[in-house]
Amino acid sequence: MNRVSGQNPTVGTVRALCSGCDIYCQVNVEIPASGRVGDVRVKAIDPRPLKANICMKGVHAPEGLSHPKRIMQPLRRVGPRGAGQWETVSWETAMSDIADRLQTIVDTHGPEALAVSTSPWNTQTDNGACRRFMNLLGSPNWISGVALCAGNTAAVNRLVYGWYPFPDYTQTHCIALFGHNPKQHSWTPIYNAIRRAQDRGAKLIVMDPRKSESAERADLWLPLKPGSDAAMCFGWLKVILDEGRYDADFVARWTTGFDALRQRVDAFPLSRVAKLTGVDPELIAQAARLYAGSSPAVIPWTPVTDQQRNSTSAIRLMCTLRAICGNLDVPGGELLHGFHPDIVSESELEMHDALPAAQQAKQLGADAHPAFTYRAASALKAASRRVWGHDWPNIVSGGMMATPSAVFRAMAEGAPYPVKAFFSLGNNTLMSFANMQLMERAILNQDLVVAFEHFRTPTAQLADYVLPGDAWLERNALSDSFGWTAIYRPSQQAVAPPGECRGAYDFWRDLAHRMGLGTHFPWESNEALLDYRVHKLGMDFATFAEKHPYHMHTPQYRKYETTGFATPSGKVELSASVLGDMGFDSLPYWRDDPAPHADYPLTMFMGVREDEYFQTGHRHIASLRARNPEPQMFIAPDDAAALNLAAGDWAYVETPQGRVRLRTDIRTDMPRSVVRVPHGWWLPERAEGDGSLSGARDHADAQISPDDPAHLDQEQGIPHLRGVACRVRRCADQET
Ligand SMILES: Nc1nc2c(c(=O)[nH]1)N[C@H]1C(S)=C(S)[C@@H](COP(=O)(O)OP(=O)(O)OC[C@H]3O[C@@H](n4cnc5c(=O)[nH]c(N)nc54)[C@H](O)[C@@H]3O)O[C@H]1N2
Ligand SMILES: Nc1nc2c(c(=O)[nH]1)N[C@H]1C(S)=C(S)[C@@H](COP(=O)(O)OP(=O)(O)OC[C@H]3O[C@@H](n4cnc5c(=O)[nH]c(N)nc54)[C@H](O)[C@@H]3O)O[C@H]1N2
Ligand code: SF4
Ligand SMILES: [Mo]
Repeated sequence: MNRVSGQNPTVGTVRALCSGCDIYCQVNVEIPASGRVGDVRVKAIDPRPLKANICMKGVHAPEGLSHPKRIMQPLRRVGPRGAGQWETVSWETAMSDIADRLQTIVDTHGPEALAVSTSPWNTQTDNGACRRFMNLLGSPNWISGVALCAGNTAAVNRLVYGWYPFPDYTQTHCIALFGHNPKQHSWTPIYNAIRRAQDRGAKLIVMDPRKSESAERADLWLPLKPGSDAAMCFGWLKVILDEGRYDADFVARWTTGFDALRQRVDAFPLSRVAKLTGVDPELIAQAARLYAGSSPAVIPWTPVTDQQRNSTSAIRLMCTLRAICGNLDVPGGELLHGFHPDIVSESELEMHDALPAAQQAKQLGADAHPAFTYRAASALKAASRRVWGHDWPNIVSGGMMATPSAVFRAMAEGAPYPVKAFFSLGNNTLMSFANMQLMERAILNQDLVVAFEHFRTPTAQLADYVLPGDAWLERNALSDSFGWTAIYRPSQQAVAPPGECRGAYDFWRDLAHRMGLGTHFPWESNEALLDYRVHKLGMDFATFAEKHPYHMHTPQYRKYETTGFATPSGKVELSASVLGDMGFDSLPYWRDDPAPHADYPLTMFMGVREDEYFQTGHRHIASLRARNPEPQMFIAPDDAAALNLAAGDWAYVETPQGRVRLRTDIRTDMPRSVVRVPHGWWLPERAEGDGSLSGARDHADAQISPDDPAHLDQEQGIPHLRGVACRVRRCADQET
């Protein structure tokens, strides 16, 4: 720690990883003499333009974490679920009751009756402990926000070439963004990296129905219809294959299924692709030529194709483009990191081999939608061991997951078997998947619900226990971007956790000890476990954190030339054998949108992240809320006029599933007939117990997001959030 002397009210600085969002900027944190989190100051390490990796959420984190409504002690529900009546209890009381009740549920229904939803970037000190606990207990029913974000992409990428590559922005010649729109206050380091690449001369291609901030700066902007990304990729491939703009040598040596793919692609002449995407065929051809002609080029991850009914095909088509254009594992392309050889990974700590095959086979949703479940991961086990040295790589924490919709159905309806205990850690579950109505029934049908949180979110409001979690400024942590890269970065604690707040590892260790699994949790604290994780480097975590802002070995390129790819064939499987063996089309395909419905003439997408908030969080922070006080729908001027909507009017966006109430924002960047719905709005200031779940029932997008089979991706079972039919009408009641 770097001590500062004199009158300065700070007593030192540490380097931490902001977990205000999932990009984990490394920031300087000034430690206050008071030791209070509210007095901490968070600053960029390098303040120069396009180098400053920090956004307003990071700067205002101390304000958020010292909010009077933060939970400081364990809470036990005393009234009916959702009534807002709580008593404070000790950790001892809470944990002993939770362990007893969980044991009863396990004894009655089996260990698979426990389901857990957690987004590891929020809890940060999990260190694989959650999966370890569940695997030892015997439950395969783990779900996460990553089912809709990067985790699922990672699992699909594995089916094609065995790892999920990370773009090399520093040397690339071309960046193709399928919707993804990093901004100064949204995934700031990626925004900075893209801007710096553009300054160096890299080309930018943006596919977005809306003229987004990235589209404004792009060399080419393709305004495609929401939900049509897979069709767009087919169009690119048609041009690239027809014109021979691919790496024929790589294709011949390192791919399987090329001829079959070529036949499939032939069914997508640009005239068809233009109809499906709404984009001029010449523009599609120009974009394809620019991408293929600018190697090394990158197609960075995008949430857009994580959240579509053609998700698996779209992601595989992007994999195909990367591979055949020669961009895999080359400088300036997309790097297959694998594991850091000297640091113990979460994949290793998770102990997936401890979960018996019979329990793995019970994983909910795996029969119908196996792509990110144990079923698909088992088929890749031998190949993963051969190439990466591990059976169960858990990349972006998205491996070996159950299918969320199937878990919620089992929780609500008891079929195919009962799930009766639900834990939600650092995830506002009720609002963070599709079909909130189902999720609410699911949670209300539980015998035990535990939320591990900072605030009484709508999910926590339905819990039996709400446990107080520590925050990133209050803990030590280690990150490899959730198993995506072989680059480790430490995060140093700045202040002690307030009240009785604890870390995620403490929670799992305590529960494990109470449930007879203690021998597998020998590290008595998060710090002891961090020491273990870096022990092969010959130092403890504190030393590691001081010495190494990041730790990585010199990248090795084209590693597949010695190891092969981590797929059953050892090659890039353009035709994915694992999917074929599970009864799916082994080639990417296009599935038409559900038939149009006269009552729902518009199309909506969820998205356009708001600078001030991360997902469903942060709306309690006054400085941020003042900038963006209410949930807003974006709509084009002509559509607003046709619907008699003026700027600022309250309007309902409706689907057959439900409706949300949003303010009208008339925007010229929106195309005709398309509506933007914001994700994750609730009103933390609204008192609990009035039946609105603090406004979630009025505003949460999950209420209008369907999860019926027509709106689910087939291989993954994830919902379509980009391109659902909807209608809009002005609210009769314009009061707030
Ligand atoms: N309907 C719908 N669902 C979606 C999306 C969508 O657009 N629409 N987007 C998807 C995407 S892209 C993502 S990434 C996921 C995001 O999923 P998550 O990252 O899980 O985000 P949230 O559901 O907002 O939940 C985060 C919760 O963690 C709590 N929290 C924050 N920090 C800490 C901490 O340090 N400790 C503890 N214990 N708790 C903490 C916050 O108070 C908040 O309630 O959601 C996905 N789900
Ligand atoms: N401030 C802030 N920053 C964040 C977050 C946050 O909550 N707040 N969340 C973080 C997380 S977890 C994520 S996943 C990212 C998400 O952030 P982004 O990757 O930028 O995704 P979105 O903002 O949801 O949408 C980006 C663009 O997709 C376009 N779009 C909508 N539908 C489609 C479609 O079907 N196809 C295509 N090609 N484009 C479409 C929209 O017009 C929009 O401009 O942001 C991260 N950064
Ligand atoms: S972009 Fe903002 S919220 Fe996300 S990690 Fe960086 S500073 Fe924190
Ligand atoms: Mo996300």
